[in-house]
Amino acid sequence: MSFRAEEFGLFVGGRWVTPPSAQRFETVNPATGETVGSFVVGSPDDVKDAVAAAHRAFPGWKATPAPKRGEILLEVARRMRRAKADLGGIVTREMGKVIAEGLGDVQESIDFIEYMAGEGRRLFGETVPSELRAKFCMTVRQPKGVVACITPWNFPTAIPNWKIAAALITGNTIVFKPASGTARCAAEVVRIYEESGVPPGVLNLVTGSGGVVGNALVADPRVRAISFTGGVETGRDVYVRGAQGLKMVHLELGGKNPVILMDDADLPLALDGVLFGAFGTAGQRCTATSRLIVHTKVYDEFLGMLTDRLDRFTVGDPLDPATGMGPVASADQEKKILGYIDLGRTEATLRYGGRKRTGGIYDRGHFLEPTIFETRHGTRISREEIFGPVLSVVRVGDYDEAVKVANDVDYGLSSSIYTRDVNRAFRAITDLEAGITYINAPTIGAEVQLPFGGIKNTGNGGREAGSAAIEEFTEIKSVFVDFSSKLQKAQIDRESAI
Ligand code: UN1
Repeated sequence: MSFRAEEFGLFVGGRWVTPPSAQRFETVNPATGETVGSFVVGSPDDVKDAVAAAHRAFPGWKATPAPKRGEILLEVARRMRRAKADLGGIVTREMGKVIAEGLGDVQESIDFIEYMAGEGRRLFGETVPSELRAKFCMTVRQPKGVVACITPWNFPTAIPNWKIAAALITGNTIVFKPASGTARCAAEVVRIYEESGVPPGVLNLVTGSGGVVGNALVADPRVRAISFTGGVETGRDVYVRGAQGLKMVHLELGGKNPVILMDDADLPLALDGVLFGAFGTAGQRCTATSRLIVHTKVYDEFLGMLTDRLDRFTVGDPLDPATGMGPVASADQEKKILGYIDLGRTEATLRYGGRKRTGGIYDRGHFLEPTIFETRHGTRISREEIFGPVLSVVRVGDYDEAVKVANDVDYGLSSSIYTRDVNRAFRAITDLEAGITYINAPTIGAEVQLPFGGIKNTGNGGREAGSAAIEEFTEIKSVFVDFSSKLQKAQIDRESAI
């Protein structure tokens, strides 16, 4: 596909607009340094306009029958499928994940949009018996109103679509604030919604910084809910600020996800899984395998297998289908990850990698080596989220120790165990403190029809995707219909009801 950088405005009230005195910022291909797009630095006034547009559009969208909203989403999915190759290429160019994963990011978007389109014909409530005669009780779901979707750069189409499609099918209107580093992906996604017939004002896009655009959104009293995916510190700040306005705040934050490798594991299977989990997306997934907890009986053998395989693992051009791992997403990411690698050298044993690649194509981008540290549990690299291609390996003596180590971190998103013992696998499902547990599969690769999220510092109790996405974006109304034509008092008129 031919590719060229493009200039975008904000998308407000159904129009692409560039405010007269707007400053601009650019996004950059982390593999080559080339410009991918140019965007408006949104201001508090831009946020006001976007929220006002969403607020105006809300009654009409709420009144649109949910199956009709679903038809529009199906059209979005259709168009996204047609655009998949181009959009996947843009994901790879703007964020750096290898092309199979760029396409996977878009596929995850399509899957979820289709899933949500079907929800337009469900959005189930409950019917429940009344304690009185001639009285009917039920619940119905209603949209919250204007919602803010604040999204990260690591899944630059999938995570926005998890939020946007769920918010739209349930009848909310949206102001979308994407990560600045992947604003092109965001703008392309919004374009597809626009072309698919989403009415003006229902979905608005404001690019710009979290400090200005994000904060203005969180502070606006017309924004009733905030769905945020990103780092813990920002998430906590959004939660606190949102609480001031008594808003519903949904948070998806970090992870320090373990794979437990038991002595009865299928080692070649686990090898593929650990490589994909740790170094897929260059480790920049909330779900990435950042800890490998290995039974002492298979420790040496498995580490040998892992390093042998890494010798044949290619780091390079993410558009080349043969590449194993592309660049990390930005100069900031590179700096932060190299900082952790330096720290690791002081507190653990570097077993593999650890350097920035240089020379040739590497000099144009942010290419790091897949890196493995052997460490005892408790070091900072084994507890803190690095968000890069850095795997900490910890040796354990038995299952109980493995679970103790796995659970002894501040996060609880994803987890995995490789074992052939079915009893132990089911024990792990109970024992592992995480929102997601995989058996004989890596920690990444959640499917959209299941709830996604975690415990501890990974979030604040909610889940997105799956049926949980409906909970995230709706208010439940309890409805009592008394068709007795007389006043019946609940809790009081008990006898007459019997
Ligand atoms: C994320 O990294 O925040 O389960 C999302 C996975 C993907 C989604 C990851 N389906 O790895």
